[in-house]
Amino acid sequence: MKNTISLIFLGWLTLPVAAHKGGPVVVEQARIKLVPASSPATAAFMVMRNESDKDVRLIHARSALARNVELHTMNMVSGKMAMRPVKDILIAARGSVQLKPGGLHIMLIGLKKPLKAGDVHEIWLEFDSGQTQTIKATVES
Ligand SMILES: [Cu+2]
Repeated sequence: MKNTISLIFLGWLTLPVAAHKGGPVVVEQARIKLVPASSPATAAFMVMRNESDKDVRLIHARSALARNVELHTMNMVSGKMAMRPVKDILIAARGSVQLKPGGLHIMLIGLKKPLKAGDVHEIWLEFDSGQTQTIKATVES
């Protein structure tokens, strides 16, 4: 009887801890493409891994580096690569998604300062699961 009660108590205790863990999406290899100071915009790339059994969508991104941050994809339009904003980026349950050149990316528009290789900038991400996360992305050529 005493054991049962302790187990229940422990289970109850771990719940709030799990809720504050941040969330199931793990972000790796975050980087920002180095562009000349004259360039008004650049893109950020990364790998996002969903360690949960539920689909999660990236719905917003922000950064102090840029006035406006959008989620973009790239497709062929009339034989040319063109990018367009997307509402969200799906990370399937137990799956991962690669934001990479020529595909999905985070567009940083209206850069507030020139980029330098090796500099690290923060990008704030929000997921539809309620998870928010600030990641560090390195400027790379
Ligand atoms: Cu773009």
